[in-house]
Amino acid sequence: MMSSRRKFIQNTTLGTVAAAMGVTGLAACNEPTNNTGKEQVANVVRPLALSTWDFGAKANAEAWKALAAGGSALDAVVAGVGVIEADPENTTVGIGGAPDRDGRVTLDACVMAPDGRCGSVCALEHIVHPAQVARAVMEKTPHAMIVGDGALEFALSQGFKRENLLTEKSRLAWEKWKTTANYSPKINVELHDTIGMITIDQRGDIAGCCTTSGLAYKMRGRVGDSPIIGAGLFVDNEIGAATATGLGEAVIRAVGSFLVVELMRNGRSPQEACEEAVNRVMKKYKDYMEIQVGFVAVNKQGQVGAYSIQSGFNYSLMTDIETGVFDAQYAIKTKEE
Ligand code: SD4
Repeated sequence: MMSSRRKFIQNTTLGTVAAAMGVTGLAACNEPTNNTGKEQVANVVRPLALSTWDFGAKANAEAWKALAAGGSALDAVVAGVGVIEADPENTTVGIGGAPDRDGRVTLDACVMAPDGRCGSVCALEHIVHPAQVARAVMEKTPHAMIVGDGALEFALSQGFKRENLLTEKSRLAWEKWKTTANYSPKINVELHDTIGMITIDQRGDIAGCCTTSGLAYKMRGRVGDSPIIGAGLFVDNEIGAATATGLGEAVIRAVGSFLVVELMRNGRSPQEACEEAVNRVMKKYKDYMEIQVGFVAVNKQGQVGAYSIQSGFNYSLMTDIETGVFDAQYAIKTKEE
């Protein structure tokens, strides 16, 4: 079972977060906890919140409020990532995100609903919550993707507030980068921290969201995998969902998240699917030793998988029976390993 292979890191911390937020239902038991009146199906875990990285624990706790109350996976996932988008200390998502090489913070995000609808914004400036704008694209336009100035105009028309997203901390880091950089930002493992999040609600419906400021000091207009449906995120309510973090240029080549879901459709476990997708990325990206890419995935039963190229990728999970931050397994082992 997947959980026996996970390295438990931070349950206490998350328990504290959950308690502070008044979150209940974290008991390690398999009693039905949903309020739908339906029997919980044996061995099916729901509700569930799964996010990339350790800071995803805060997003999971926020999403859990909606999930535990019987809310929809879609509401939960957008609320969850919203906590990270609004955190100015996080320099990879939302406000406080690292700018492009010209000093502009441009955000990418997408959302997918259980019924297959999707929405996306790319290179959106001045709006703290690109995931909410992506949802508005999905719900209020006949389109799937809106980019750049058009995305900003659309967001403003929907009542989103125009804000300065470049915090002093991110501006200073950018100024420092400018003194040494030769305008070809080196991809490295530490610069990656997108939040990709998947939720399953009490009805078993799955939704997902991926939101990021993208690659730090990227070229103006550069868009990564995160807002690309199938690359940064894919949800198929019959099968499961996957989301990616890491160097978007590499994820896009393999249409990574769609690949993970298709592999699950063909019978792979979420863990096997993530491993095969990472291997595929490595085959298609010859400098894979220099980059990080990680996937998390969940199937309809609530089984979870995660895998990355390099060590250092972790993910956050919240269910009634298991909650914590876990190290993902990874492909490139050092000699000692
Ligand atoms: C991108 N995939 O823009 C994003 C960056 C990322 O963790 O995931 N960072 O390429």
